[in-house]
Amino acid sequence: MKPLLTVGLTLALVLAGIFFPACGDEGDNSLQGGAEAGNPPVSTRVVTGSVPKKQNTLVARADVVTPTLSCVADEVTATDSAGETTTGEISTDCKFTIILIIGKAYSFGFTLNGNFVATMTFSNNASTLTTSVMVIGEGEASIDLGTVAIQGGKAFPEKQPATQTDQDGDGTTDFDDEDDNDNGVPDTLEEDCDLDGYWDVYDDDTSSCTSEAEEDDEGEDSDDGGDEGTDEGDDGSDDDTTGDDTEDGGEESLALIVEVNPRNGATNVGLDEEVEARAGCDIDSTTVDATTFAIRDQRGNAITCDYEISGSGTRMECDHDKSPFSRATTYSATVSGVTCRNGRLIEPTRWQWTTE
Ligand SMILES: [Ca+2]
Ligand SMILES: [Ca+2]
Ligand SMILES: [Ca+2]
Ligand SMILES: [Ca+2]
Repeated sequence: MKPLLTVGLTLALVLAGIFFPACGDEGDNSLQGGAEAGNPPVSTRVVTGSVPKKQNTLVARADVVTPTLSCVADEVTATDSAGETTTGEISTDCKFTIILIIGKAYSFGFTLNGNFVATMTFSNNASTLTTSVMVIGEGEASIDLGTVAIQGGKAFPEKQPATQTDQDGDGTTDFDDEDDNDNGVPDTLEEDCDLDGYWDVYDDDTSSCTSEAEEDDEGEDSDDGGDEGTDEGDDGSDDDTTGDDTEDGGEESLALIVEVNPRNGATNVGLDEEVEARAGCDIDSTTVDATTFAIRDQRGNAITCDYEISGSGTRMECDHDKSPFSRATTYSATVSGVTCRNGRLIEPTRWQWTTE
């Protein structure tokens, strides 16, 4: 795929140079690169779906009651890892269509009259946490989310996009594929250095990682392959970014938190949202307590948790029904001192979110 694309791009550049010399470098749009069978490669995919109608309760006088139906949201916004947004209008029949770029990851939010309604939650794998991010994988058909159910600030697609995408084109959908991008790193261990839900390989902004992951020497650069598939135009000639460095050298001394909920930087988080962290190892439950997995508000007040280990031992959860979050408040979770069952320390990790 890559070589073909490169050849096509080169050809396109040559042709552009011959026939459109005046166009200069704007002819290098790699979206136009040739492909086998003369078809241009698909670079975008259409995502469709619909939101429910809601019944508007009008102030009813005894004589006149005119219930009307409208959609629970009027706009859907897809946000990529660099914060770029693409919006789609939700029509009066509550359907939406939005066109997104293959190879990029997006989160989805719904609004009504500019006010937050819900953040979409996806299930991308049986083995990973539900997530607010979907990757637009290869495929020609549109991705149909079906009727999106909305409750409590969360939106749930009727049809999971991961069952309709196949990032590595091996015939197994991302939902069933244990290594979506075929880079040798299983989905469950793909790194997300800033824990915002966008894997490093799809994250266009990992700038916060360099400061936080200070002492980690250059063992593994987080942003390798960052430009993979993002058609930045200039990637026709650069190095092969395709996941060579998959074997992560020797054993590191520290295990990693690979996924969290709420995501780092999440907003509009529900007041009873469980706090979860998934580690790249089986967690020693005896090391998980209020000092090693602490949740605090911005003033340092701790949330009281019931701690649980789940997910075959890789997830630790703080259930805090008795100690709900306050509204419009920033909370942080700090993991420090939790170890794996094999004795490895889990790298001290801190992330934060803001409630609705
Ligand atoms: Ca696949
Ligand atoms: Ca997968
Ligand atoms: Ca992978
Ligand atoms: Ca990330």
